[in-house]
Amino acid sequence: MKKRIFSGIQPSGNLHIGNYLGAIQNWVKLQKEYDSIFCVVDMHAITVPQEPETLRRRTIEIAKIYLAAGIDPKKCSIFIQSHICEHAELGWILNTITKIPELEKMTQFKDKSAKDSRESASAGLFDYPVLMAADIVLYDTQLVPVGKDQKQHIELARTLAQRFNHKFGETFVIPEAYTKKESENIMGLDDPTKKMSKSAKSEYNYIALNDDAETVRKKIKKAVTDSGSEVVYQEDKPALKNLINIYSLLADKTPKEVEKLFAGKKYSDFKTELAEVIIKFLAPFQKKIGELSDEKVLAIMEDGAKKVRPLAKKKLEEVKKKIGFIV
Ligand code: AQP
Repeated sequence: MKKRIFSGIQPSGNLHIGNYLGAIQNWVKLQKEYDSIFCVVDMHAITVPQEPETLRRRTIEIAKIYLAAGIDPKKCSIFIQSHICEHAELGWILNTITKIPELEKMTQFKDKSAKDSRESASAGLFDYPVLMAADIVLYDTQLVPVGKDQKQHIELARTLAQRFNHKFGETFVIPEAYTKKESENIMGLDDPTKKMSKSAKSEYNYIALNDDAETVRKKIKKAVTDSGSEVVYQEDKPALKNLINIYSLLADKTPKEVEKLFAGKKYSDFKTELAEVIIKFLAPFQKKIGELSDEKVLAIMEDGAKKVRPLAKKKLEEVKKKIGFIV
């Protein structure tokens, strides 16, 4: 039996190359070996305010990105989270075994609620990691390919699965996070101390997957660099390290090979080449997205939901029986 992986992305903004390199690129590789379930997590997206029409459009866009990146619907199940109501039901049940301090210490909640004000943060944003735990354990997931920012949430999913099993008997598989060192944390172009983020205030923080060539050139030109002039891959040069990482991941080279390629050259030479590497990656990707119709994508997502629904129903029924609900 193949091991199972599950992961998802929120339709909460323009996807960026951090999402691609940190998550989607790994999914495409893993789908060959694993029984794969990929979700568009719209219920997570509404934990911060969303304009309904934009949310609908972005949900379809994310599915197109999955397909254009090479996620194969014949090998994997792709669906929309809100189409499987068991996610919310299991989330509620897991809430009852989650302790408030466990959620209070979540870095992502602290960061996101600090962006506006804690007073205006929703209870949904606070509870987000519990719904994420439900998404994962509902499908007996063994591996969750994510970026570094999500590792703390996976830890909570493990804790809740173990706690439930301990209290009610063996029910959930204990999931593990899957990350890749070089791509787990792509940093902001305007601030290499913070992760690249789709909700960043400035568009100069990220390269969006739908950026055109001129925008990419402009953003890379403006990207911050470190003091010095040599193109070197070093811990004390975080901006450069981040740009070299992006180059090496998209051009399929090691950071050392990139360093060699630009030995004796200036930052500006490296940046010009980096922009072209990104454009070369984005152009065919964007073309594929443009060729996918909304109808086709929605049909694929409906098929995906049909495949996973029996798994979700079965697991939730088992959970309900164990906690004493009449089913
Ligand atoms: N900068 C990043 N480097 C590597 N991986 C990243 N991911 C996100 N940012 C980076 C990974 O992409 C997936 C998307 O998950 P999400 O939609 O739940 O978004 P997120 O983790 O909250 O991060 P975003 O995309 O930047 O959104 P905002 O701005 O809303 O925080 C996850 O696997 C994530 O780890």
